[in-house]
Parts: sequence; C-alpha cells; structure tokens
Amino acid sequence: MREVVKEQDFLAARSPYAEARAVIAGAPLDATVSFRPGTRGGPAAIRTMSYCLEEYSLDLKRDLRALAFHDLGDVLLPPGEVAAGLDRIETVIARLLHDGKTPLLLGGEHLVTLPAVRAAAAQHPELAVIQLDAHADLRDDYLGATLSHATVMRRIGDFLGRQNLFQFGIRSACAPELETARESGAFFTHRVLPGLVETLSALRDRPVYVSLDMDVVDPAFAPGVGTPEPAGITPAELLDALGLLRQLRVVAWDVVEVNPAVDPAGITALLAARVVRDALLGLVEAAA
Ligand SMILES: [Mn+2]
Repeated sequence: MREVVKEQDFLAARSPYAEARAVIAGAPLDATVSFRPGTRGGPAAIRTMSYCLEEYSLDLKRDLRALAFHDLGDVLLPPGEVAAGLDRIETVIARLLHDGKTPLLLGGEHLVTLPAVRAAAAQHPELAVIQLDAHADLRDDYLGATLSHATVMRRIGDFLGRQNLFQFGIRSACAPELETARESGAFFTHRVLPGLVETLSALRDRPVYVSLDMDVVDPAFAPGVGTPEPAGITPAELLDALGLLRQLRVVAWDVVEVNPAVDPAGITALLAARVVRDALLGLVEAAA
C-alpha cells in the first residue's frame, strides 16, 4: 500500500498481509491536541516498547509467534489537513475490514477514532462503540472546532446514534457534556470494571468497536498522554477489562493518545504495547 510508511514492525508481526487475520495500522495524527502535542510519535513508541515484552502471555497461555497478524505501518497524513487525513484513515480501515481483517489502530490523538468507526459502521450497521477514557469527549465544539479530540465521541454519536455509545472510566467532563451523556447507551464514571460487567450481556450479540484512550489509566502509570487526569484506573484493572472484552465480538480496536514527548521512561507506550499484545492474543486464533 502506497499510503502507508513503516520503520519497524510490532513485536512478532511476521505474517504477510494476505494471511493475517488481524492487522495493526498506525495513525500518527497530532493536529487538534489541546494541551501538549506529541501524539504523532505514538505508533512508533508503541512498536519500540513492544520489544520489552515476551511474545508469550503468562496469563493467556498463548504466544504471539503462533498468530497470523500483520503490521501495515502508519497511514501517511497530509500535514495541516485534518479532514483529508481522516479520510485517508477511513480508507485504510475500510479496506482492512473489506479484506476480512480485524484492524488494530494505533494513535495518534483520539480524533482518529472517528474515521475508523465510520468505516466499521459501514460494514456493521449494528455497531456499538465502547470507549475507555478519562474524558467524555462529548463537546459539540472545542474553541469553535467541531473536529477535535475533545469532540470525537459527540461526532460519532451524530451518525451512529448516541445510544450506541458505551462510555467507561470517565472522570472529566463539562456540564453540557453530562447532559449529552444522558443519551449514551452507558455512561460510567471513574471505574471501568463494574460498569463493564453490568453492560456486557447487552452487547454480547452485537459487533463492537473498542476505543481505548490511554488517559483512562492513572497518570502515575500512564503519564505519557496529551491530557492527563488524576485518579484513574490501574493497569491491572485495564487488563481485567480487556479480559471481559474478549467475551464480545470486537470487530476493530484502537489505542490512542500515547504521547512519547512526555513519556520519558516509555511506560505509557509499554502499557499500550501490552494492551495490543493481549488484544491480539485474545482475538486471533492460534495459527497452528
Ligand atoms: Mn479521549
């Protein structure tokens, strides 16, 4: 594909595209970040830190080397052209879904979720979106901009229907966002696991898109994000939540907002890489 570029594969990603069931794609968008920029380096940082991990998961008793997955590289994004960049992301995700792959999108800022959900909803009209995030992302605009990492879930609700949006771990929102959140299919604050347990059965028969904003995790464990928010969940709770999500039919994932510019020890990118590894191990059958 000419619209992607790649310097390094994610850990153990050795299958050719044609044979892969899951495909990693980076979307290094860093255009509307409001507080501190740097998410354009997210996909590369996640790939680099993935080599800190074992291919084998002690918890899942599975090995990445037995899985058929491919790393496509990063979608090339035209600098300064947000809408055109989103279109390019949508084109790539739509192609992966059309080819029967499960996309795993690495951000980049949270706005990359918008085109990915558009592509997934086109393939799966019954789509539900699960968002794990510190922020509601339900503003109608941010300083007049309707396309922003602070408005992304509002825009998704505009075309998908707000009742198809399931939000967990939210601990930052403004009053109008809380009004909008009343229309969400679920809106659970602060914690992720209790709400997920309560909601799981309602989502069991639906295709699900999972969007993980790394700032849902406490800044003590995930400091390398654009807009950190105190009092988040622990990595252990996040991994337990992933375990629950494996019970659902997840048709596409994203992991967004990793910002290596403020992640000096790489621990946020490392946790994101761990999530990607465990998501792959949970969703791709052993090739043998
Ligand atoms: Mn977000």
